[in-house]
Amino acid sequence: MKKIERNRLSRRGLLQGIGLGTAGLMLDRYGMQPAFAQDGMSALPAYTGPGANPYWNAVGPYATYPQKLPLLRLTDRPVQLETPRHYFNQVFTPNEATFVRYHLPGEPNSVDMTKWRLQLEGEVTKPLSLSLADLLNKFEPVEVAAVMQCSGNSRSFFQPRVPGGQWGNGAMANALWTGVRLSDLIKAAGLKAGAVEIQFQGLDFGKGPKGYGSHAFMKSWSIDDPILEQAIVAYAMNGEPLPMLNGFPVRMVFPGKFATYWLKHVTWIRVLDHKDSNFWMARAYRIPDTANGATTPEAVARGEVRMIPIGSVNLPVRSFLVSPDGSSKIPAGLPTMIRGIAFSGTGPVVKVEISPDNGRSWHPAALGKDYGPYSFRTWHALWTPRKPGQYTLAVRATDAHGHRQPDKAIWNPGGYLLNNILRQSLTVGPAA
Ligand SMILES: Nc1nc2c(c(=O)[nH]1)N[C@H]1C(S)=C(S)[C@@H](COP(=O)(O)O)O[C@H]1N2
Ligand SMILES: [Mo]
Repeated sequence: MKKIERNRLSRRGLLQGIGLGTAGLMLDRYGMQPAFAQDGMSALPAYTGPGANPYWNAVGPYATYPQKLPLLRLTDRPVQLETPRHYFNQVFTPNEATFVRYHLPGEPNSVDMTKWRLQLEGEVTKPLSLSLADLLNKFEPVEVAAVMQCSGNSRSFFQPRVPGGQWGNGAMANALWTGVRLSDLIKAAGLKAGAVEIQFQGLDFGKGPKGYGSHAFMKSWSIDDPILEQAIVAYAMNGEPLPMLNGFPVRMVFPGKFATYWLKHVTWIRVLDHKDSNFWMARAYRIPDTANGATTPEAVARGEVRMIPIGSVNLPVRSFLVSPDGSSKIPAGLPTMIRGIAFSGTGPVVKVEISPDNGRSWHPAALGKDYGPYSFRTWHALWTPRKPGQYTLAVRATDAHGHRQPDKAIWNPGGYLLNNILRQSLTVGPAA
């Protein structure tokens, strides 16, 4: 987490952009922009021609939502949109292309910034009620480049298949997050001796899954979890206000941790005197307490598997080949640039290797600019296929702690933590 100069990000500009003092950002997709997003459908079919790899992404249709480019829609209530592969051809994912995931059907379409306040409440000596201007002016701004990855990213590739959102690989994004330290807010509020956990709640609401008691999505950390020192309450994403669907006006950022904890529209930060037993902590987002979170359907059926919250692990090391994507033939005898991204929540990624022969031989790729341990790291390699034919490229990354992607995919019932080596098949044609 880096301190930033107060003037670097124009906070006045940010306030104006956010529309503070006016009626707030109006994004009612059934009100102000009906022609734009009423049905949300656009006519961009997925590419299915020769060499296509339709399985990198989810198969959903392209849909357009406010402040968003056409993204792949998994569901509408709640909204779940996946980022198409080609947007990962750069280190920071554009805000308009960043994936969207909600759990409840009532996501906010507008926030009245004249009334909105971030509340710090519960087991604190001095409860706080902070406007966005308070956050911008009264606390030191900090920034961090960090990958936000959904726990269920790549779930559709699980074998055997598991229930849950059938994401391809596009439920991830990298952004430069700017905001204030959570620890500064906690210091200002002062913890009482009885503090046990800290809980986050946003503005979205609605009926959740069966057996779910409350009408809010809430996540919590133990009050002594070291991640709280790294956490940011972010009011800017890539230097701009957060898109409404990504958590306007502020969201939590927990670098290196899965996105399920990155509460959007965070409005209540609540210090609890007990362990949080709400559905989203006690029942959902749990992984086997085993090496790499792996288990088997048989062990689950026998009731042998102890489950723990996914917050207890960091994002496993991953790498993705972004281009070429197999949609066109590559000429033999000419150098082709292979590119992609890599990351690790334990970070930083120190090595990316490319295999032109389905994993038999490995060759180092060049790494792009370093934006810190929690960011995507771009990589590239030149490859000159000598002869026409079918090729299978593979890519694998290694982080500074020696974690390297395995060849074999793991399995668990939630469809979490997949990080096996990915492959891309390519057709090489005769030299032109
Ligand atoms: N308020 C709120 N915050 C939330 C969620 C939610 O449903 N409501 N979902 C979480 C999950 S599981 C993910 S993957 C990320 C998705 O963030 P995004 O929609 O900005 O991509 O938000 C997290 N924060
Ligand atoms: Mo998620």
